[in-house]
Amino acid sequence: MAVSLLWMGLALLGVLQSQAQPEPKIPAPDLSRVPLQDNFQLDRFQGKWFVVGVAGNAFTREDQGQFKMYSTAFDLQKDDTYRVTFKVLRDDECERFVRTYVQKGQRGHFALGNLKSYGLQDYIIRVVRTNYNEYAIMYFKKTLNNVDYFKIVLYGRRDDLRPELKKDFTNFVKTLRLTDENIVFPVKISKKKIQKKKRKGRVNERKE
Ligand code: DBS
Ligand code: DBH
Repeated sequence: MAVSLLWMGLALLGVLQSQAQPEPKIPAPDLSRVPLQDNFQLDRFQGKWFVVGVAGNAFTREDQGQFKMYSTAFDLQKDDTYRVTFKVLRDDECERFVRTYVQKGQRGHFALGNLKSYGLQDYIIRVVRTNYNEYAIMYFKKTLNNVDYFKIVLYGRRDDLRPELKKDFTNFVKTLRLTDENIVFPVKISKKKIQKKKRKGRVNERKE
């Protein structure tokens, strides 16, 4: 009895918490307002990209302090799906997770694989534009509890991009009704810090 009450309490807390998150005020745009890279080439897009900018209807500039730059790697599989590996720095630990993107309909337009296992109603991904060797702009939309969340990511092959490319990204996200408040340029993870961690790792290895 006490145990089931505890579970009920926890479930209620979960419901309250999910309701506490305000619904985004800016609606997801009609897909006709989200361009698609002409003749997108799956093979050339492969490899590692750094997240240089993020904007979306659930993002605010105040989040910036907590937002550490991360990377995304695209690996083309034999069945022409992408195996996508994300690396995120959280509490000084590198977390890795993997997703599958399945190309649907047009080139450069994808759906998330195993949608149901994430409790999502819908998840689409679209390559807005890229030159493959320098930058990419990608559009994401997810539907969760009948609410649409969208975000636009600016990727770079290096961890920074020319100011003109950042300005292009800003101009594009503003065409989708987002404002400067909705744009985050993640902080670069200092090379010193990474090197220090690596050195520490080596010391540990020697000890073992
Ligand atoms: O993967 C996503 C696609 C995504 O995380 C969001 C939108 C489209 C998004 O808005 N995410 C925020 C709210 O869940 C976030 O804080 O990550
Ligand atoms: O909730 C998410 O943001 C999410 C869920 C499943 C996500 O970003 C993803 C897969 O890539």
